[in-house]
Order: sequence, then structure tokens, then C-alpha cells
Amino acid sequence: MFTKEYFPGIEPIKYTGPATENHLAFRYYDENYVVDGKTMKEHFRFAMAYWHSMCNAGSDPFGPGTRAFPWDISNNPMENSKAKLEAAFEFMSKMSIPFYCFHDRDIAPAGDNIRESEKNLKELVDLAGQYQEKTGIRLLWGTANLFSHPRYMNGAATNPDFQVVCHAGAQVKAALEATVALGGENYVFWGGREGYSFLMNTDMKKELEHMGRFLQMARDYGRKIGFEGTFLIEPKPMEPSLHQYDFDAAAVLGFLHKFGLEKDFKLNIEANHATLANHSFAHELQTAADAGLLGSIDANHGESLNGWDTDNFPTNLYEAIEAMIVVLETGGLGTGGFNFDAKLRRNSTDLEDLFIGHIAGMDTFARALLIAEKLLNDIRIMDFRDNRYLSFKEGKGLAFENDELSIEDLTSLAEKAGEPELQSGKQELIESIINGAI
Ligand code: XLS
Ligand code: NI
Ligand code: NI
Repeated sequence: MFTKEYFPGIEPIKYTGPATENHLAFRYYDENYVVDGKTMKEHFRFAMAYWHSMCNAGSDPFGPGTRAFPWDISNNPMENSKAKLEAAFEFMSKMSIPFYCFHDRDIAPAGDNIRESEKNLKELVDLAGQYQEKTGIRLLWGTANLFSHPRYMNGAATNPDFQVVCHAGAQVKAALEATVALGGENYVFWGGREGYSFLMNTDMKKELEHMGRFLQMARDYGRKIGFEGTFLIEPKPMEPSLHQYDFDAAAVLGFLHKFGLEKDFKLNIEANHATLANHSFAHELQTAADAGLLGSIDANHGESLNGWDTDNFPTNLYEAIEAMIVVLETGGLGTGGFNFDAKLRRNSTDLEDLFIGHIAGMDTFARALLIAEKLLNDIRIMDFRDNRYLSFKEGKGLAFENDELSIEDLTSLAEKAGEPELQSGKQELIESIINGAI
């Protein structure tokens, strides 16, 4: 199926169980294992993030990349892109990762003008379609990179220069076409540089209105060309802008409703963006799920010591358990999945490290799924949570929920009943039950 092997010596990764000493094997992720009526493969719909895994050699503001990619084979960017594509499908096949996600510029280089860029993208999309056919690997979501090119330094859809907004439109149009051509199940908007750093040169109200209008246009065009999947917004509070407009799930929910986008858009929640906003990952997931708009997940983990978007592979079991409880309770992600928006550390320079990072992430979530299911069946926790709200189940509490009481009624009820008895929240007990389940 492949003309060349980019990861020689690495055999397809198999499930061998927790006891194995082989670091190139799954300890917990058994794709056919059924939990709560669905296989692990169906629960997670894991995806490889093309930008990190295939494009990010490890550069940072202090130095260049450290990894030499075996798919950088020539000085011709199109030749390299084709080699990179073949390597990506070899990697995903060996990993049994069923989905991938990309930005337009990850899979094909920009040309000298819009026409050329579109031509490059189409050529790579055609090839990707052939690899998808051969391997059964599918596109979880596509998106457009509206943040790297200098023209986007003041934003894309929210740029104060209309000419830049037009360029952003052209790029999103082409990326939507690419996503549809590849049967992509979602299309993502991460804000990129949609935000600002200095209020004195920014008309925030105008910029937000432009963003709303731009997303309506993108939705309308997507639907027109047959995109039936989910549009996703990925909240992030800061970086690269000081103030990103899509700060967190709550801010995005308000935005979606204001611009009438809530029927077509859901949220793509990234763990590291949640913590960057001073929320927990589970808090952001729950906020989206409560609105019925939890669409997909960017699975990674931030460094608690610096709080930046360090995009570590997700190996924090506790955080993953909390996440899986929300995902299971909300009934899964529908067209979404778990995309490893995660990168190797700069000093992880062996070719096998890319495998190890993904294996660690998949095992973390598989193990978290098993534990979350156990905890959800644990009446000590679940009944406790429900029973805290027993006073709303009948009588005046129920009348309150049904809009049948006024604030005067609350006052007379308070006077009648006197001082309420204190009800313990039992946090330490629940934490110790969770630890007991691990
Ligand atoms: C950056 C974002 C980005 C999106 C896709 O912080 O996480 O990688 O997921 O544009
Ligand atoms: Ni992301
Ligand atoms: Ni991110």
C-alpha cells in the first residue's frame, strides 16, 4: 500500500494488557473492548493532529526544531508534502488511529496567490482521499490556518482591514471544500488571532460583529456545498492575543446564541485551553454538555507550573477520569472525537517517541474510561449527588423550580422554617472513593 517506510522497525501497535514491558504496546486501549455498549474505538474516535505530529519539529522562541523528519526529502515543498502525507498514513495505520485533523497549510504549502494555494491543496486532498480509501482512516475535522501568515497579524475575520477579511474568506471557503471532499465529520474554528492586545486601537464590538457575520457566511457556504457535519468553535482565553474573543465555553455559548449559530455549531474543548482560562478541563466540558453543545475534544495536558498552552500528551489520569465522567454522562461526542492536539517535548527526539506519546495518551483515556464507568455505577457518589437536591423534588422546592414562587414567598418560607441544618458536601469522601477506584 505504501511506496516507502518512514518508521522502519516499528510494527503495528497491539493491545497486550497492563503487564507488558513492551513500551510499543497498548496496556489499556483495546479497541474492541466494550464499555457501556460501545467499543473503545467508538467511544474515543481518536485522531492524530497533523500540525503537531507531522509538521512540528520542536522549534521554540529560543531555538530551531530538534527532530529531523524522514519525510523532508527534497527542496520542493510539494514533494515534501506528499511524502509527509504518506508518512502520516503509515503512522496512523501502525497506531490504529482511526481519524486525523488538519489545517489547510499543514497538508499543502501556500502558493504565490489564492489560485495556486487552492491548486496545491486540491492536489494533496486528492491524494489524501486515496490513502483514506486504502486504509479506512477518516477525517475528523478540517480547518484553515488563519494565524501564521503575516497578513493575519491583526486577526482574520476580525481584522480591521476588510481586504484581509476577504483573504480569510477565500481560505475558509477552500478549506471547507477540502473537508467536504474528504468526508470530514466536523469543521473547526479556533480563534487564532481573533482577539486584541490593546483596547485603545480596537473596536471590540465591531470586531465581534464581523466574526459573527463571517461564521454565518461560512456555515451557509458549508451547508450549500453539502457539509452535513458539525461546525465547532474551540475556546481559548489568550495566546497569541492577550484577549482572545473565544475566551472559554461560557463566552462562546453567549456568542453562538447572539449570532444564531447554536443550531450548527458546537464546542471543541481543549484541556490545556481550559486550564489556561483558570478552569478545569471537566468544568469546560460540563459547561458545553449542559448546553447540549459538547461537540469534540482536543486531548492534551498543560504544565501546571507555567499555565501556557504547552500541549503535552495527556498522561494525567485524574484529569482524564473527570473528563470521561462528563463524556459518559452526556452520552458521548456524536460526530466528534478525541484529537491529540499534543506535541512531543523538544528534547524527545527519537522517531519512536511519536508512537510512545500517542500510546500514552490512548492508554490514559482508556484507563480513565474504565474507571469513570465504575464510578458512575457507584451509588455512593451518584446517589449522594442527586440527594443533595432532594429539597427541590417536591413541595415548595419543586414549586420554585416551576416558577410558581415569588421572592416574597421565599421570605415567608424562610421565616417559617427557621435556620436550615448544615448539609455536608462530603468532598473528601468522594475524593477517597475515586482514589479507591483507580
Ligand atoms: C491552538 C489550537 C489549535 C487548534 C486548531 O492553541 O489548539 O491547534 O486546535 O487550529
Ligand atoms: Ni486545539
Ligand atoms: Ni491549543
